[in-house]
Amino acid sequence: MTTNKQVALVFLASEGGVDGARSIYGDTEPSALKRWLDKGIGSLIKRTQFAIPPLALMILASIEVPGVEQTICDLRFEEFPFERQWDLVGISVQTGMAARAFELAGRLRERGIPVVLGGPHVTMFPDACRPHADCLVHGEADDLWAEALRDLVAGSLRPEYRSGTPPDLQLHRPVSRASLRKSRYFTTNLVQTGRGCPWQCDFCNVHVLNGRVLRQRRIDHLVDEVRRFSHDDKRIFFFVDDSINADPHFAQELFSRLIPLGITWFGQATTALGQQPELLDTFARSGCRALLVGIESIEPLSRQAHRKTQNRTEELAGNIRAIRQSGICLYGSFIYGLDGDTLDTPATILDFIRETRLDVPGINTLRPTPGTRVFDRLREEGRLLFDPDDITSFRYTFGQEMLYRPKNISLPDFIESYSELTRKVFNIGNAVRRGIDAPGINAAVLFFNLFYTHLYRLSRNDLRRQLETLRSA
Ligand code: B12
Ligand code: SF4
Repeated sequence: MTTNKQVALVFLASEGGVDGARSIYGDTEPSALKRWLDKGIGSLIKRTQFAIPPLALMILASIEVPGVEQTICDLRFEEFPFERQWDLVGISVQTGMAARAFELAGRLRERGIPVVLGGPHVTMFPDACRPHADCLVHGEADDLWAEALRDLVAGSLRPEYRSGTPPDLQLHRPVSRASLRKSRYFTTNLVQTGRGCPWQCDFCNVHVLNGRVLRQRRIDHLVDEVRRFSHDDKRIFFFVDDSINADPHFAQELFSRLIPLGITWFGQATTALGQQPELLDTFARSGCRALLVGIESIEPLSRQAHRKTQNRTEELAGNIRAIRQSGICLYGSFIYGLDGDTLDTPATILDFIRETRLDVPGINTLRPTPGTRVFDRLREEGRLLFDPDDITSFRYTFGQEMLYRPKNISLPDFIESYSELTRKVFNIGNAVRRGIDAPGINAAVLFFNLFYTHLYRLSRNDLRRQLETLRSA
């Protein structure tokens, strides 16, 4: 009797960031009560905020190849099941988790289990990944993974899989959720309508990973997917596209056709939506409840310096007001510490948040990611605070320690002013006010703001420790 090849697909937890803040206790041993509280809050954050399954692995696990059985192991919720027999383990590698991915790969390979690495870090840094794997898959793997699995069955897995062209997203590739434990997640209704981004913000690498041309799936396929998903999971949908309104005509047609399905959804958009009244109305009527918008900066000099060109400073506030008036809540993400920012920037951000009544502000510091333009520039300018070749340095923590020197502000002054800014934006009074003020999903807005009040307190603790270290050096 031949048995199926057992393939595990692994998603790793990040050290901090949206997976929960890193420990606030530094080298000191916390009390049992504090540890318990920290763990409890961490798991609450996971369950309520961002506990969504990895779409990449849902897509790969949906590829059916005779003789292969695939299992998703989400290490945010479980330990890797070493006790089971695996014929192949595929690990999704993002830069912040690369060190952990390599460590797991090493442990598996010691046991004789072949390891495939894929995902954004592999696409950008194949040379650094090669020594840690039996096989690398470069780029989008929708077609390549089927090829690798067929080769596995034939006993001829190759060391590298790569294609000159990205997969054709017009083909029907139904996503299955059979290998997910649905109860773990806040929702399993994840849909991606297209890939690629026409803009080139210098702190982002989506245009490098997925190209600069927007490639879309077929609207019929998308409507079918949403209908099918909503049958067995009634929870909210998340459209993971980086800018769901990047092609307004496409979005208009898609979301008009979703109106009869009666779903609720959230996604990521540009604030230009405020100037697209027909689309805004369609979004609201198709069940859009909240959107994440990358405001990044309201300083024209910073926007220019970081190539954030898709919407203009003077239009931002009006657009945000228009979107909120349609009943859609906004999570507006800022970055303080960009190259045009000064010590006056926090006051401008505060005024902007008050004036626009943003529902959930996100006040981030710049996280220079290897493979982005800004990372290369900061390295050349000698402004990185960590060894650029040490991938474990580039933690994607939640507004925690600074990774670079701001251009116009000394590091200690920056840390103090950033901490002061987050203290003023996030406190219980503001959380309650924003919860009441929100144009919808008031409880969720309150909840988010309360969590952020907690998380930014942790961020200030980390920054204070960094400041003490700097001052004592
Ligand atoms: C939704 C999303 C999230 C969600 C869900 C997490 C997830 N990864 O599914 C949440 C909110 C939890 C999240 C968290 C974070 N995210 Co995020 N996220 C995204 C986003 C917007 C979409 C991801 C997605 O579903 N893409 C669709 C799938 C189909 O594409 P894909 O993931 O690239 O997968 C394809 C290939 O890469 C490859 N592949 C991927 N994995 C594997 C594995 C194997 C074995 C193989 C063979 C192939 C393969 O095949 C897939 C199909 O073609 C992307 C931006 C983007 N455009 O991708 C950022 C992105 C992935 N996130 C990023 C970051 C930095 C984070 C955080 C670290 C943020 C933070 N500060 O905490 C955390 C990390 C948490 C974690 N444990 O991963 C970066 C990663 C950059 C990098 N160099 O690694 C991205 C690219 C955004 C950016 N512009 O920088 N994120
Ligand atoms: S930040 Fe958003 S708009 Fe800018 S390049 Fe990345 S995905 Fe595109």
